[in-house]
Amino acid sequence: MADDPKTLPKTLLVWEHPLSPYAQKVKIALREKGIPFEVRLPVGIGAGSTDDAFAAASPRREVPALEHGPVTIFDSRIIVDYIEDVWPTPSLLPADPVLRARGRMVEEAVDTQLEAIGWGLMELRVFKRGDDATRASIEAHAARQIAQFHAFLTRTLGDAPFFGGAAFLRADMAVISHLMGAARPAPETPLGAWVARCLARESVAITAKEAADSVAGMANVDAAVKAGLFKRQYRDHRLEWMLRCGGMEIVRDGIATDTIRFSTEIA
Ligand SMILES: N[C@@H](CCC(=O)N[C@@H](CS)C(=O)NCC(=O)O)C(=O)O
Repeated sequence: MADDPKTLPKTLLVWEHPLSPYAQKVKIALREKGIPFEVRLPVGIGAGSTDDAFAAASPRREVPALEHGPVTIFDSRIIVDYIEDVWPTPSLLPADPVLRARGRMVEEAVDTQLEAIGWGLMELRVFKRGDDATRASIEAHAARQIAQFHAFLTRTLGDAPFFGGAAFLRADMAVISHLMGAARPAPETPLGAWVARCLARESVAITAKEAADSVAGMANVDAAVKAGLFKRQYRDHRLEWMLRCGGMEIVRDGIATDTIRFSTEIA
């Protein structure tokens, strides 16, 4: 018999990195629900963690992971589903089934394709992968793809104030987490106005500040990659994006220099 989540302590532990959009989604959801939580940064995240406590919560060694008493959960969508199941009010989902389905589609799209672009731009800009010509060519692909994504999101939002309809709900939490970094829309656009509405919420503002503070500590991380302290994870939609945009040499070089790795096999 599984533990009854309703009898477990209300305080949760979120394994996270402040820059992970998936972790941001989870923290915004918890903050919107008013559920207290602690955060922990896994030792060695970004290098292929060796932290056993973290691996027990997240066998794929990815953040976010949630600990609720003896219950451990990985993957942001499964975590937010769990939060919603255990603490159904206030609900993070709209009542209308069409809006719910639309929100789930938007979450799927941003969590896969849009996230890959933001991740890839970090590989170029922060981790300094590739030579100047390769970087310029991949940047051009990314700019075009981000413009396409903005158009898709703007169409989906339509005239509504939020992706959740009248209220800031789960789809908004998913999208804003991917639009606060490299893919941020111009403020004068409808999508930019939506970003401002999201940032006016305390849950988002706190989460955004945590991310901004953590960027400050990232100077010279490219040197840390070259010194073997970081080994960046190239997997699924991110790997596809790099190859799609012409980054085969970056992948080949990363394998040759042992500065990239693939997903962690669940053992
Ligand atoms: N599908 C997962 C994706 C989580 C994910 O990709 N997390 C990244 C950070 S954004 C990670 O922890 N990567 C492991 C690493 O870089 O070592 C979710 O929704 O939670």
